[in-house]
Amino acid sequence: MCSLNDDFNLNRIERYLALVNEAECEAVIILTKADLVDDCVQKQALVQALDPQLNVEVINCCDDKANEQLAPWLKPQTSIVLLGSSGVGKSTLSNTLLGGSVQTTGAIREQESKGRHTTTSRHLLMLESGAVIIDTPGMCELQLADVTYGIEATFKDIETLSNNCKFADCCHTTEPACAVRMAIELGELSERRFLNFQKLRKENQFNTASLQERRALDKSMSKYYKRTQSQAVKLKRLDKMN
Ligand SMILES: Nc1nc2c(ncn2[C@@H]2O[C@H](COP(=O)(O)OP(=O)(O)OP(=O)(O)O)[C@@H](O)[C@H]2O)c(=O)[nH]1
Ligand SMILES: [Mg+2]
Ligand SMILES: [Zn+2]
Repeated sequence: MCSLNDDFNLNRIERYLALVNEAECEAVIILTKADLVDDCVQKQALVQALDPQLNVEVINCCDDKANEQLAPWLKPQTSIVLLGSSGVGKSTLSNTLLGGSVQTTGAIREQESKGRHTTTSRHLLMLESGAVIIDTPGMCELQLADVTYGIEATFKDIETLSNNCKFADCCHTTEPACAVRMAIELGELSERRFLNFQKLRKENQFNTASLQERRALDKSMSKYYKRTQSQAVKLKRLDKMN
């Protein structure tokens, strides 16, 4: 979920998409606070341009019409997780879908259009339709790790373009005959999207490496503990024998 006011951010939507695609869940981008802005159509088009196959809905979380708009996804035995920054309207939408005031909501800080982290734990809520929704606390920062597939899936257009670069290991910076830079020059690919792709890929590489290092460290630590424990047992046995 992303609000259409000053907090609207395509880079952030791509970041969440990488995570959702990695988990192989169906993504629905819900653009909220349609009642507060005049440029819903333009912003919806910007999001749809990220991927023509993407589900994009523009709603007012306080309006019952959201029930109808989101009905195609509120099927029985479906789990829906509401994700997004603080203040986008996750709890307000939960209440509208539930038809009552169950989740506490909080006013946003007007100047920055940001929320105040009203929800502090996850809540699993049953809808009449038989679907389950999970209201989550708004995230300050969503760092990516272990989402290589999710990034590829989110940026398939760039992956496809790079197949046409002259060099197989093209970094799309200064190499000649780079299909990605060519697409940017022709206006077929936005510079913003390309820069965000590079940023997320680097962040993922960095965080994934450190995660692997941590796992390796965990492994060697547990081996060390096991060794020390069995040595202690042996020492005890020797003590008893003496
Ligand atoms: N006008 C309007 N206000 C909305 C809409 N969605 C949410 N709000 C208001 O925005 C504020 C924040 O909404 P919440 O539902 O608490 O936001 P949240 O995403 O749950 O925030 P956290 O729990 O902090 O993560 C509340 O004052 C809501 O009434 C909307 O579509 N239109
Ligand atoms: Mg909330
Ligand atoms: Zn290239």
